[in-house]
Amino acid sequence: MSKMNKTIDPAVNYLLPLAKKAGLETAWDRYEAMQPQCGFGELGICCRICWKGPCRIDPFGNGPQRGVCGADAHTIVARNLSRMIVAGAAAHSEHGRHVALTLLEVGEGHAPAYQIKDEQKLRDIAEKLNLSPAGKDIKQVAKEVALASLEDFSRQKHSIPCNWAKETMSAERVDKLAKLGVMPHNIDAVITEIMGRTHVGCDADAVNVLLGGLKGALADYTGMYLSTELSDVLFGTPEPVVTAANLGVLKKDAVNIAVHGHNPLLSEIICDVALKMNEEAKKAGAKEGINIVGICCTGNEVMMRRGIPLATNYLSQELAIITGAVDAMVVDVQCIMPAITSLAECFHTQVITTMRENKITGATHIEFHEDSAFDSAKKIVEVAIDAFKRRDNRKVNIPDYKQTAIAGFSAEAIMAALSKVNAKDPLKPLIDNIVNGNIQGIALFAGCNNPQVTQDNNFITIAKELAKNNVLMLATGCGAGAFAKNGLMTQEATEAYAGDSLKAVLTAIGKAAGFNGPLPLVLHMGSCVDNTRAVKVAVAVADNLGVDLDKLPVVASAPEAMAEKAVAIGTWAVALGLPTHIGIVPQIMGSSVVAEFLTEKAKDLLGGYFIVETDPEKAADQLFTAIKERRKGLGI
Ligand code: XCC
Ligand code: SF4
Repeated sequence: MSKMNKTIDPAVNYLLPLAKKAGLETAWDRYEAMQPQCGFGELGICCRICWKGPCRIDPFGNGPQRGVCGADAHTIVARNLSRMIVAGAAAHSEHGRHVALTLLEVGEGHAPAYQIKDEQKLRDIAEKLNLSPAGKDIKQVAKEVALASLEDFSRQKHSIPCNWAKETMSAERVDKLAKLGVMPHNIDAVITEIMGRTHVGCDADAVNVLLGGLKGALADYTGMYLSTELSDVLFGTPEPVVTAANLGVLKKDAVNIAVHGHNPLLSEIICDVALKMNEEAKKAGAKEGINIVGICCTGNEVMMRRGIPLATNYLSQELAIITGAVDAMVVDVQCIMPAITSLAECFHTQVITTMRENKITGATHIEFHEDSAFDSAKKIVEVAIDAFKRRDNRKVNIPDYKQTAIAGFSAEAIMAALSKVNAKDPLKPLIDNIVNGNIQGIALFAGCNNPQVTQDNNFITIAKELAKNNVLMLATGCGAGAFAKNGLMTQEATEAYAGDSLKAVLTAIGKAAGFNGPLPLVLHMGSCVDNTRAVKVAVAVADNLGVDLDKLPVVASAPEAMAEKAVAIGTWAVALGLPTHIGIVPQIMGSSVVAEFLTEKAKDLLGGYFIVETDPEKAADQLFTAIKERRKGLGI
């Protein structure tokens, strides 16, 4: 394979040679050992849906063109893709269900560890869901909102769309999606339906299978949306906060607890409890007490809400352990490499799993339940303090790299900043600047890291290019992590990289909103589920202009995508009307029908479409071209 750089992250570049010297293996080593990867799998033309298989279609046309059952490449690729999408939807919506059930508990007066932290938001949501909250007790409102959300997991009438999908899109979009038959009515049922229709001998029309996939993606959207909004109710709606990112946030003289995964239900309580256990940590010899740091999206969640520093993003999670300074890595769900437990054996680090349905061999399991959240959190912090006592200081290598990062730009926070410019009509300054071209468009960066490309490089390269072209940028997930670690969520980055008119706008808003300078170049909108925050802003802009999302100069990019969740997110972005770039060749290229549908036909049907481009410079060009095309369409 080519001698591509593994990463642009300086902390990772510092640690990888040390890891190698110590004989410690990382994802990059395993990726190299995996070469060459299976060509059939890469193209999506390997079917393992039944035991007559595996069946492989010969992409060159010489060998078999149909599986044993007769399924062709198009059917196989479409089925594989749809199943990826609903796996993503399942992951996100399980997270959402968990949060909704907790809100119900709170509404019913159980789960004492949780409160309603943002009453106004809860009432706004109730209003949005047509629950007439006026005059009702807040607990009653919580209960009703939780039940209306859970209805999106249980409704049996196909003709009634999910509350959280219907009430968060434009009426035009709801109508368009309903006509295509892809509006979800029940998240669980849609996931089940798609698993069923892709079973051997069922839906074999590739386009119909893909329409199923779109519905699955919109179920994903629904689960994510409610997950984010209800988390804000329970834990507070993020506001801008200055913090730091990269492995240099670990402290030599503290008990370092890394919270990793996705669901804030546990990490929030750990933060509460750890703050109270500082003295115990000091007693154990940690002069600076307890230091909580985040990884992946749990990291984004606690960063947005509490200013807790982000240690690293997906691909470098193992490096956190290799610093020798992490005393406990506490994980919940999703994007946790099983590799971390064997790596932790070479150190004193305790890997602690917390969810019954997410265990890892070799980890310590301390099960977390909402009703006894404080107890499990306390136990976890105790284990971390105990591990700290066994830390071998000769093995500690904390890279001296961290960057300032301003996080916390929820939709509400962005509106609040804008309202400082125009209190009566907060959207006006944003819209005026889009219309007059000071802001050419908006780009949302999302998604993971993937060792197929140099870690973080696609994000940074594309963003710098778009910044020059005066595109306003938002980021979530490990993309947000990439920007935070590499210093693009700073005011300095705006000064250094923004085009003149973008800089002027970010400065005007920043100064009005009390930032003492410009807003950061890339706005941190949160974790993966928080992509819906960006939709909220975009839909507000679109409504204001009286158009649908597919007319706006708004694009999305997942330049280092990897997870099934990312596949689901990208697909709903397309379904909502956004040109959506992916920088990794998706496993669909074995079917011309599927590839054409997603990159071309989707445009006629939905307005949104996929752009596949692995070269970041070219990708930036294509994204900007899409923005200009949209501007032209609007006549601006
Ligand atoms: Fe996972 Fe959300 Fe991807 Fe990161 S970005 S690797 S999904 S943690 Ni969502
Ligand atoms: Fe082969 Fe058809 Fe079975 Fe797939 S479903 S493994 S193509 S026989």
